Amino acid sequence: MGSDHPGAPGGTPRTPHPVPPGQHRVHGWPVSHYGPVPRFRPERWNLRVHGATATGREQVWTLGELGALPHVTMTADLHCATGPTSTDHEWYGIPAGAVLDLVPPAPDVTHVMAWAEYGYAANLRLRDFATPRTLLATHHNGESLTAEHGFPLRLVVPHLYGYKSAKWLRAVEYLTEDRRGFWEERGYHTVGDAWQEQRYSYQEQEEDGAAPAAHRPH
Ligand SMILES: Nc1nc2c(c(=O)[nH]1)N[C@H]1C(S)=C(S)[C@@H](COP(=O)(O)O)O[C@H]1N2
Ligand SMILES: [Mo]
Repeated sequence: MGSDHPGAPGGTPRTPHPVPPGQHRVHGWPVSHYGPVPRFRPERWNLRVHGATATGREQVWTLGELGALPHVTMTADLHCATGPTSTDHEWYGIPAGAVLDLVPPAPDVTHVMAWAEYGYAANLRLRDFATPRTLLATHHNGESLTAEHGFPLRLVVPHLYGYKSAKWLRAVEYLTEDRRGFWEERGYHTVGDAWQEQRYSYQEQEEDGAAPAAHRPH
């Protein structure tokens, strides 16, 4: 994606839209993550849906099998909790709702954990995972994801801060109570709604769910 924002197809200028409180727009698409970019090993790769499923069984899909699931296109901004918002990403992928339809969670499921390569994890309320704009994305602006942006599959949860949009997604675990993921254990908010500026764990209210992180930053 160019840094000059050519605008919508047909040359119509992009409509400016607000960014969440405390965020600033950046041009282009910065890469942001902790640790190295994992190497894709097609022979070993799968996506696993496990935990508290309605049937008690887990589901495993190969990348090829994922291709047969429903796909949609969705445009959204990406809000890193450290401040930058990159705008107008066109995502293509499987709605998380399709995963919930195909592998129904048990009735007492309240949250999911999105698991990525190297043990990265992001916890989400079930309702945030189930929203129609949450995707398991394979493509960005019409092209396959690049390695550093999460190839072959990443989560995209537009209304939550970027740390919830796990790149290199490998599993979805259904949870019957909230549990903290990687950044949530390191001082970031367990819900992480960007529009409510839920950045840090010290802002959490009782109704937000997860028990406080064992080690809070000072
Ligand atoms: N696996 C993994 N996914 C991750 C991260 C990470 O460290 N590891 N960082 C998150 C953070 S903090 C942000 S802001 C977004 C950034 O996505 P981008 O690099 O595509 O802009 O990825 C998220 N997904
Ligand atoms: Mo981030």
